[in-house]
Formats: sequence, structure tokens, C-alpha cells
Amino acid sequence: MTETITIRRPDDWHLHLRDGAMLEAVLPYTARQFARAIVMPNLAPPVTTMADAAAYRDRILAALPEGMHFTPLMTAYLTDTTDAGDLARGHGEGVLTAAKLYPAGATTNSASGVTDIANIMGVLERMAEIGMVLCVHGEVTDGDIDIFDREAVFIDRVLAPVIERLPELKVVYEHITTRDAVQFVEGAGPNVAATITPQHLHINRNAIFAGGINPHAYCLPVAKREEHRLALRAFATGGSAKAFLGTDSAPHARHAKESACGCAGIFNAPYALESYIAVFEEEGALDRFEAFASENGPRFYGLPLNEDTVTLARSGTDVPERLDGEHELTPFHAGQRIGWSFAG
Ligand code: OTD
Ligand code: ZN
Ligand code: ZN
Repeated sequence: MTETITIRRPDDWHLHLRDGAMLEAVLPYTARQFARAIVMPNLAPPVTTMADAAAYRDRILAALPEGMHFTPLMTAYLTDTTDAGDLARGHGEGVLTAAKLYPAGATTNSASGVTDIANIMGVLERMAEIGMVLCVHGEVTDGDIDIFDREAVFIDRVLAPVIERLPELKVVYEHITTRDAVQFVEGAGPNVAATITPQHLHINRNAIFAGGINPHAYCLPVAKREEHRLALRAFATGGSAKAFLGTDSAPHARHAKESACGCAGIFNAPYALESYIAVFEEEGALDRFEAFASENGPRFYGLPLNEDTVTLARSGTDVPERLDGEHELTPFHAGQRIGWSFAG
């Protein structure tokens, strides 16, 4: 049996790095495993312009510990009043890699998001022209749609019509959680792909309620039924070039998670590769892990593949209940053992 696996260094195509002290606390975990990451813009206030993104990128690089290498790939948060010219300039100058669609109210700090897709149609047309990637939080926000159905309804009401109207637009359907999304992405053109998180490969919605309410299993989009988890696992490990790694690591201080109105988000950055590779092993697909983690993403984004490597060993990791530091962060898999370890 293989005892170690060495692959090209992966990238994280969907990540929340936060700002200030939290940024300093969490960035080293990502930089240790990944060469680059698509950095989400849902700060308070959000990163909406090229200038905001350039300033945020500088803060990330300033927070990177001496001797670590990491390239943040910046995104702009779309609003009803986004200036297409500013986005295009940001893309042309290499500041902005992508723009992010948050339906207003869909997730953490999305209140300034887009209230109606019609409001950004001009921006999307410009993005399609210049080949700029649209990252999508794909859930409707209507209170009358059941929370477990919001992704499937978004496909019918928003995503399918947008892609029909702009067939050239490059779209990453972020953190997909349903079989419906898998089928949609598989059936769409080569310009439509998806990221998949470790938690949606490991847990179904029972985990949120097992033995009591478990705030550390709560994120958005919320985990779905087992049949959906199995569809995600088949898609992630099945060799499709349209599926790639995006952790959606979203840290919140422990007190903000363990609260009467706990924040959504799972902090999976510290053991992200160990978590993903365990899934590939369980699915008998270790030979497909490198494409998912390190090749499909850069190819979709039109970026070079990383040249250096990382090694994972079958020695196992005991994940601590909590990571020390002022924010007391609880990692995904807290208190569990994962069969792999990150050897650098
Ligand atoms: N989901 N939490 C957050 C973002 C994501 O929708 C997401 O991308 C967050 O805290 O920023 C979460 O549950
Ligand atoms: Zn999201
Ligand atoms: Zn996210």
C-alpha cells in the first residue's frame, strides 16, 4: 500500500481569509498547504472595487509570515451598482481574478449583494467579453423557499437563464451541495465548473443535529441529504475537469459559533488536504486527487500549474478540539482522527 503521495502543490479556489487579527491567525494554515487561493470579498464593508481589492491584497501579503509563499487571487463583490469599467480595469491590470455574485442576504456579509440579477446584466456581459470568471453563491434567498431547496431553485430561476443568455460567460458554481447542481454543471458547456468543500463531501444534514445542535457543522449552503453528498463525492472523485477544490474555509470565533444565533461557516483550512484526500481514498480514487486539487482549477482559470509539490502520508492526524489563540477557533473534524497527515 502506498505510504505517501506527492502531488503538485494545490490551490484553494474558494477561501475566506477575513481581515485584521483574524487574517493573521488563519492565513498561515492556508499558506502552509496551498500556493494560491481565490479570496472571497465578503468583508464588512465588502471589497467592491479594484482599489478595495488592491488594498486587501496588500494587507494579506503584509500578514504573511516571513518565509512563507502564498499568492492571493482577488475577487470583487458585485452589487446592484458595480461599475463594469472598474472591474474590467482591475481584471486587465491583474488585480482582480474574478467577481463574486452574492444574492443579497444569502450568506455572511451578503446584505450589500445583488438584489436582482437584472441589475448586473451589463456587468456580466462585459465579464463575458473579457473572459473574467464569475464566482457564484448559488442560492435564492426568498423566505418562502425551503432552505434545503434554495440551491436547486437558484439553478432554474437564475443560473440557467444567465448562462443561456451569456453562453460564453465563465462561471464557477461555488461550494455545490446538491445532485441538482452536479447535474447542471456536468450538462453545461466547458465554461461552467464547480468547487466542492470538504464538509459537503464528509457530512450530510444529520451532522448538524446529531445528539444535539452542532454549530460547528453549520455552514451555508447548509449540508443536504445523504443522496446529495454521494452525488458530490461521485462528481469530485470521478475525474471530471469541471470539479475542483475550494474549501470555503470560513472561520468565526468559537463564541460566535456557539451562540443562540450562531454564525454560518466551517473552519477547515488547518487540515484541508488531509480531509479531502481521505474522501478520495474512501472512493478508491487516489489517482484522481491531483487533478481535483492542483490541475482542474488553474486550467479553468487559465493560470499556470504550480511547479512545487506537497506530500501527504498515511500516518494519520489527531485533530485537536480547538486551536489556541485569541479567537479560539474550532477546526473541521475537531476531536476526530483523519487517516492522513500533511508532510510538507
Ligand atoms: N458560507 N460562511 C461564510 C461564507 C460561506 O457562503 C459562503 O461562501 C462566511 O462566514 O463568510 C458560510 O457558511
Ligand atoms: Zn457562498
Ligand atoms: Zn464562501
